[in-house]
Amino acid sequence: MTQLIATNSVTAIVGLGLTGLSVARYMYNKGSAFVMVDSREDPPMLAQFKKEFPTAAIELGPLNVETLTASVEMVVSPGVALSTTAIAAAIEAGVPAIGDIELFTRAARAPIVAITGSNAKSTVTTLVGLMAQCAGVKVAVGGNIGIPALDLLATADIELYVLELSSFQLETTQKLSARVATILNISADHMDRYDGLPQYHAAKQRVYFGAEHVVINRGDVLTQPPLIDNCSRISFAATTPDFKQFGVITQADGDYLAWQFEPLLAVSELKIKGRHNIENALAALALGQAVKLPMASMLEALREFPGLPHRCQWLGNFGGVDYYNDSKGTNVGATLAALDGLAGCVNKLILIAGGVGKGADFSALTKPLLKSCRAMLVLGEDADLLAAIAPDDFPVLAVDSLLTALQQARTLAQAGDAVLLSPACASFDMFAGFEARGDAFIAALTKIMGDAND
Ligand code: UMA
Ligand code: ADP
Repeated sequence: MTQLIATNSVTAIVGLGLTGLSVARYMYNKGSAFVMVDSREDPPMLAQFKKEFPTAAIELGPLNVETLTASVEMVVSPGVALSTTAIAAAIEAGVPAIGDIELFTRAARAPIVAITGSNAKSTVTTLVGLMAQCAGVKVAVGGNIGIPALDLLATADIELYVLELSSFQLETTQKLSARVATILNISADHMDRYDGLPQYHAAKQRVYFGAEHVVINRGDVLTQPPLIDNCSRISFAATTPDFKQFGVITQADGDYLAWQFEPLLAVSELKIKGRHNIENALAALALGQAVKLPMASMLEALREFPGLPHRCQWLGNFGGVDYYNDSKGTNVGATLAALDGLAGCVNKLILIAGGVGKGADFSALTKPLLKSCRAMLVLGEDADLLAAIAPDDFPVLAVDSLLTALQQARTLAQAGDAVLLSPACASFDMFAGFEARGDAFIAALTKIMGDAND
């Protein structure tokens, strides 16, 4: 086992969540000294950290500026803003602040597919991983999707890394040098952490630094890299494609995913539905093509992919009403996509929304709400802000739980309608995360439908 080398060059790891733990493992394996700091008294990975590193230095509670300024470098977890007073002071004193992705990119020995955007990251990341698997490529998938990137280095002989990256992770990455990078789309998110959309957008743009190929969304100008440089560009959008473009071609028997002028796969063969998922499939094809995955393997993966849970997940039809769990709809852009994707398939929607709005402006939801919804049920911290976007004569009900929301939705819905949980908000006021919120929704639905059958 590697011994820690006695040195004054101590790195401060800031944050003892999944990322901090992965950084500690990485530093330990390199024989580098570190001190772990977290502003919380009882951070989530504390027990695991103590088990793996019983003698390691650790400081919990308000961040100590002396510890940070005495370090040679800070590796800051994504959940911690660089503007946090003690961190900003250490940066001011000359201590570099980096993140786990910067360490990863320095150490990785296989090409990186880097995927960011406000929405669709996990779906596209998973799809590209499946495409590589279908092609027999030894692929590792991680990052913001839940497996810290540095933990991927523990597996030998990886031929391709596929990383989902958040704006927080990109802020602390100097030069990613991805084989191919994309911003899938941009809409406001995390406005509690940024001064405004330009700052959030600038963080996302860092995904392109040093990239060999870039994939852009030609329907969203903010996904384009700002500078003309040497990297090759491929675009995607659910519109007719031209040279070097993925898109959709309409033929007599329906729509096809297409490359340039060549139809590739009938849209009807996809299990994932909605215009936004057509875009996601096209983005994955463009990324896979840039790392030379065979088209046949990519199309096989697309045909088989059932979609991820908690993303417009169909739960069943009860009494003529469809129920959908879109708990991962944690910002306005995602809820707009869900409303748009489902509106054409059902009569009217009953929308269940609310939670932690993260400083968002919800007003873009008013139009689709009036067009496609019969009623809205609001809950959580920002329920009032959501209720305020509806005109006085539109039915809005405040509820205190998902169970009550479903009970109300059931009485409001008519045959041919759908009930959709798509909160446009984060879940942390009431749940441990979006998965817990989606699971609670499914449990509540199961209970109500079980009670109805008794
Ligand atoms: N925190 C403190 N004090 C500290 C350190 C953290 O209060 O000293 C708080 C943060 O404010 C945050 C929480 O702890 O609310 C978790 O932060 P963290 O950086 O320790 O999180 P990790 O457990 O390392 O998980 C992070 C990502 N979390 C965030 O960016 C908030 C995970 O993405 C990611 O899967 C994981 O690294 C592995 O890469 C989650 C997420 O919500 C799913 N991401 C945001 C999103 O998708 O919108 C960006
Ligand atoms: P992310 O990892 O970026 O949060 P996910 O794939 O988990 O992305 O999807 C999150 C939410 O975004 C889901 O609610 C989903 O319905 C919605 N969504 C998926 N694809 C798109 C898209 N292309 N544009 C807008 N919203 C989308």
